[in-house]
Amino acid sequence: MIGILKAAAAIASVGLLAACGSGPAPGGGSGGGDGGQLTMGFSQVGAESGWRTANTKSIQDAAAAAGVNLKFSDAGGEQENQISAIRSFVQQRVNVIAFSPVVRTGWDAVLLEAKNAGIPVILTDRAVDTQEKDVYKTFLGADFVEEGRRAGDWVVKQYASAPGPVNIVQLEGTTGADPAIERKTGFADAIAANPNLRVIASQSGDFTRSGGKQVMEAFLKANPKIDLVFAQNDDMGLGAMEAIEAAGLTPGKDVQIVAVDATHDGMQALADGKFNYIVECNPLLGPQLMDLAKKVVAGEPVPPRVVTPDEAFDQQQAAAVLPDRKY
Ligand code: GZL
Repeated sequence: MIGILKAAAAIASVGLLAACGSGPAPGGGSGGGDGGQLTMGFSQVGAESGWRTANTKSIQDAAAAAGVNLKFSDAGGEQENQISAIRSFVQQRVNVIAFSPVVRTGWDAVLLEAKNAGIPVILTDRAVDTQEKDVYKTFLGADFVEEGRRAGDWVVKQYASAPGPVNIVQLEGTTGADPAIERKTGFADAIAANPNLRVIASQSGDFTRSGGKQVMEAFLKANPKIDLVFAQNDDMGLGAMEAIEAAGLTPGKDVQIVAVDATHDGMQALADGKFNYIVECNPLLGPQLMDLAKKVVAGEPVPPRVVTPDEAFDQQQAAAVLPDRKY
């Protein structure tokens, strides 16, 4: 009798494994589209900044242009919402999953679920920390350390002949987010070239305009002399600009502002002389993402890392290019 029960249990467990997609399906899920149309599940961070808005539009427009059936989910800045969305895409058997991870850690389990279901994953915009092997096919996005370094290099040049200490405050992005961690590293590495350059305060403004304004108000109250703000994105820089003006100071002159992104509002502030320098972080990742997705689903090889190029602008350059900017 016991032998029969053991055999029945063994058959049941195999059946369950098969139902959970124990082996990788060829080229990802069945799709859910019409007649072989590629279906992509995309989990977006949220809508925290002008950069994010431009990034979302690029992805949605590129999917339409590429004939990709896009299932788009906005996580409202919450990692658990992204994890739920990815799980849902797996259950829907999409062909490919892409996402911009709000923070670097905490993705192993859900990435393994997608891998075990045979659905390829593409990282866009931000990277993850994982020890798991082959849980995503490629990471498409900028070099954030280089962006921070370029911002720092400008500050080093700008204050090369400054006689005494230069007081810098830093508005960091979302705590634990790849660009926040890496821009901070790159900026610190660059300004180490001049010991007069001192970061006297550094705090997260969560990549939002309101966050940047609140933190800058506190910095201005606590620090009698601030020479420069390094804002890790335009939106926090624009918030800082408001706080500086409310304190009766002139942004771009009394307190210089260096930022990252080069979105329209940031470039307008730069052209108006209220910002001093911006390092671009191009949000228009949609077309490249769709190309990579088609290759991945077709089983073609793709590079593990695709770095998107960035430019940088001073006030004169911003005024010149502003009319032709796409975002
Ligand atoms: C950078 C992106 C950052 C932007 C911010 O690739 O992840 O997130 O710099 C956005 O504006 O909120």
